[in-house]
Amino acid sequence: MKTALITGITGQDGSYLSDFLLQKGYEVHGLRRRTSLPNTERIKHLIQQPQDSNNNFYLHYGDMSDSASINKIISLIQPDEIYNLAAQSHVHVSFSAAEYTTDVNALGTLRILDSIIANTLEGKTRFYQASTSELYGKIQEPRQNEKTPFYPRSPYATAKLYAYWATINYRESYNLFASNGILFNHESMVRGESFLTRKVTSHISQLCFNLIECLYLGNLDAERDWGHAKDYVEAQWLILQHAIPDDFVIASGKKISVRTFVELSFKALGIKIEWRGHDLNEHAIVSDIDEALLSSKTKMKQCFIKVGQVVVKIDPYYFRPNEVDVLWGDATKAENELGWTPKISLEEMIKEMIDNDMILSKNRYKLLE
Ligand code: NAP
Ligand code: G4F
Repeated sequence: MKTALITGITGQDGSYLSDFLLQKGYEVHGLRRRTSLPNTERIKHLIQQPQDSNNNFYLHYGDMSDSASINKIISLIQPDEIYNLAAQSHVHVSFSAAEYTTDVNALGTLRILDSIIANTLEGKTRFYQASTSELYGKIQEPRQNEKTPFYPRSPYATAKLYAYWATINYRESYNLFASNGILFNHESMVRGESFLTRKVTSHISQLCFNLIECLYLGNLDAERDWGHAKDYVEAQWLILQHAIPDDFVIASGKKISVRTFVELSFKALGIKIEWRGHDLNEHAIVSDIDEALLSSKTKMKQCFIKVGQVVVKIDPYYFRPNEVDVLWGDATKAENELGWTPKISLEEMIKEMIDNDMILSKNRYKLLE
């Protein structure tokens, strides 16, 4: 039985990767940090009591800013594979907490790499680094692949650039199987609610139940290459099963704007919107409603959303000091060498996310009734 250690196990990718590896028969260990409220919502279906027999899922307290805790866990488990997913992963927040973001995302990665070497595990342990399309930042080519030069635009991305190179440096210095997955944006129904896609699906569902008055957004013109996290964790695993350590772009190969993502999310509920105004005064109004589709989603005769209602407005609070305007990935290398292609379409992902958020909002609405 193979043993894997996942940092960031309580996050979006950590939860999908845990499910994936357990299905493959792995013993899965996760580094979790201590929080004042529970942070295990996404993996609660996997948590076992220490007394349970046949345990194959273990959580260990630690922190990416704490070398001793990382070293203790690695020396105890001596894992076959380490997936380093832990990060302060919010780009906008990284401008407010730049030093912390750098400590966790850059030095945190170094702490793991050093611990692998200190425990003389370089002949055993394979290391996956969660690198990111944010490295391309101010893009140097219209479509980005493994050879496209980087131009990071945030403390998050500069920290991830350090981690990217540390991974390659330890591969070349110590013959460690250490690989980067350069993943483009990937989402799901357990995506954090402060990221664009989940904010949109969550807030639209709240609009449908009159729980909020409007969806406030920042830059509508940014374009992203959005895929589904379930597909992307399979790529993380494939990268570590490859014959040699290497770096791979993982992307859907399709890009759309924030504006289009918003339109498609409303459309999934039978709501058509039109954009009016310019710049900070730009807003979206409801222009048509497919009442039958919407009531099949709300399971209510009454509809709180009306034609003519303003449902999206701009709030400059969500603008960043520096923006990544466009990201568009080319995953040809992963397709050719790993046999990886995404299976879940953008429309299927939006439907899954909005259906899930409609259930959550309906439950909140029922509590208020
Ligand atoms: P996420 O949902 O934000 O999860 C981040 C995880 O890191 C959480 O488990 C979090 O713990 C943990 N963490 C944060 N700070 C920590 C610390 N100081 N010590 C220990 N754990 C800490 O992120 P994700 O979307 O799953 O992304 C996984 C990784 O891929 C991240 O490194 C991210 O930067 C990278 N990435 C993501 C995308 C994407 O589109 N999702 C694309 C490219 C790369 P809590 O649950 O306690 O907060
Ligand atoms: O959803 P986002 O916050 O994701 P972003 O900045 O692209 O970063 C995510 O993907 C990276 C991979 O490329 C990961 F490395 C990173 O960890 C994270 O998972 O924002 C997407 C776009 C941005 O251009 C942002 O300016 O949406 C724009 N946006 C417009 N209004 C907004 C909002 N983003 C957020 N979060 N909230 C808004 O209200």
